[in-house]
Amino acid sequence: MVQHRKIIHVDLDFFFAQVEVVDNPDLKGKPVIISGPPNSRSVVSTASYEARAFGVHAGMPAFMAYEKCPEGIFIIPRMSRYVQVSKQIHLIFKKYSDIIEPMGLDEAYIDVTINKKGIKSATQLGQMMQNEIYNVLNMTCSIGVSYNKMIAKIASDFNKPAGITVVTPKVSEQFLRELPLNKFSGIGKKTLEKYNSFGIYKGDDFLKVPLDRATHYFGRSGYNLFYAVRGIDNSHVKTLRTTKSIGCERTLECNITGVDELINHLDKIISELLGRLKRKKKNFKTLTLKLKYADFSQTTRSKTLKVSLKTHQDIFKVCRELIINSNIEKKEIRLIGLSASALINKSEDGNALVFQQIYFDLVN
Ligand code: DCP
Ligand code: CA
Repeated sequence: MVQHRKIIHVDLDFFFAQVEVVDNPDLKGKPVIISGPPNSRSVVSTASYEARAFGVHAGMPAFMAYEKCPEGIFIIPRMSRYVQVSKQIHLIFKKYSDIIEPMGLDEAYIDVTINKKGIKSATQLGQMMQNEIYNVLNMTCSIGVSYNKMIAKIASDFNKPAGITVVTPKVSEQFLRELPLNKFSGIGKKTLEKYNSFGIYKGDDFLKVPLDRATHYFGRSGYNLFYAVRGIDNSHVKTLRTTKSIGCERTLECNITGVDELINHLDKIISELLGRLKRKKKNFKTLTLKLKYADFSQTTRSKTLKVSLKTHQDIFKVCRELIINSNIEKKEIRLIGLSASALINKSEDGNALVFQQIYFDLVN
């Protein structure tokens, strides 16, 4: 018998707004809108289901949300608090499995095929997780349980809020046949219109379309949907290894001596370090300079700052300081290394109001 994987997808309901309600129970049952003030250029991050009933949704300009729901309670996002709650939620996930792939602050895939509770039923594990999140944090989440990530995600969205939907291999074929097309991942409004214009409204309608026609008419989306309607998704739950430091080093073409020459060589290596930090979406507070000499001995010098280093200029200044204050030996230098530690996720660094731009860089 084929051993199917057991994947749980957890998605907290109206996350930012729910945190506000939990922290201030007077807000319960009220239309809570997380955004800057209605007279600002801000956009809505999320809204409670009571506010959604008025047509308010994420991404809508705050002034429009006010027009739709004048009695709405507008709250400025408190990112650091949401990050804190997110960490608590992840501690709960960790009690079940170490194979966790976070998707933003309020969503994660968890592979429970082998799990720390020693329980076989993924449905039971999903229920336990949902109860535990409610008991510990007083928050509701929606859960999807299935044998791959794609279906687990569709399932968690299927019965929101506070729902749990289980799609076993036995029922998945029918589940996907009947599923409206917009429930498949990546099908937005525009794409949906295109499929609809071809008479395709639900999974079953697309099952009849062969792969070459699917890609001919719908490109990448058609290719993905061809496999999605068949319930095929082999992608694994990818754990994020926590990176402790990010560094780069350069062996110089010719050995150099003296502070001035060293400073002249910094620009390239700083750019390289910044590129790596950018790709990993990190800022940092500790900079370490490493020098290797022609005789293969080496020196390292570090400095930790109170605020994070972000720009080329900032890093250059600290490097210069390290070099000048550290009495660099007058030996020939053959290699320069820079490494950044005390890393901070960009999303957790700084002003909550700039969060919206950063957040969507962070997700995925
Ligand atoms: N978010 C945001 N801007 C958006 C969408 C989301 O700032 N355009 C933030 C606020 C949300 C959080 O991300 O609370 C999670 O996003 P979700 O899409 O999961 O939405 P919610 O959790 O708010 O609601 P749902 O109950 O639909 O999951
Ligand atoms: Ca959510």
